[in-house]
Amino acid sequence: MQLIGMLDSPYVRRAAISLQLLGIPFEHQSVSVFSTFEQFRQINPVVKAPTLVCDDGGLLMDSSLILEYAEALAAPGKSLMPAEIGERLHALRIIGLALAACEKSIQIVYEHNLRPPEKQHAPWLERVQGQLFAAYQALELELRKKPLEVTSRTINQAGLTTAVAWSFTQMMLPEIVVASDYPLLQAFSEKAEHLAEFIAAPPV
Ligand SMILES: N[C@@H](CCC(=O)N[C@@H](CS)C(=O)NCC(=O)O)C(=O)O
Repeated sequence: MQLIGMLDSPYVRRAAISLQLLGIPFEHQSVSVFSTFEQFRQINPVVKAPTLVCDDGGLLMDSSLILEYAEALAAPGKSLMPAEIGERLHALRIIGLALAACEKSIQIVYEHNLRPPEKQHAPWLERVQGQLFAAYQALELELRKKPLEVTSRTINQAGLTTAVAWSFTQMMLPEIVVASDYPLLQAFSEKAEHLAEFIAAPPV
């Protein structure tokens, strides 16, 4: 199996870290949807990262769908999703917030980096920024209510997606989302970034 995409994408990174934690062997190919668009297009004409090239040669897109497949492939008893329904709901709620934070961060990055300055639309940026703050405020509150586990044995999909989202936003938009305003997210992500699986999938 091959995971295609750059690890500076939080979606590719969450897939790479999850595959390791689930014990699923894979080969990673660092191909960019921007600087090596043509090379990516040869692998997947839709050019979406992450793309998983499965053992049968079929392509799978979207990190959440890739992770659903990875969960099904994992050895019995190995999962990054809690089985108990209340805990599952809690994890899904946090994953939803973390994925919204990724999406809103990326929309800001694309608006800044891909559009010429005269075509950037301030009201759109303000709207997206407000959504981004709301997602991280809700995540900070969730961490205050109930801390997330952060060892290689206990971290779950909610924890790892939260840490990956936070590190991405801090890498790309540190002046917009100020780390000191979110002390629990900052402390949690710092710990997660020391796990072997995170270190093996560096974002740069
Ligand atoms: N919901 C998707 C989002 C994936 C996504 O937007 N990836 C970006 C890279 S960070 C991408 O492929 N961008 C190129 C494009 O959309 O044209 C997921 O979870 O995988």
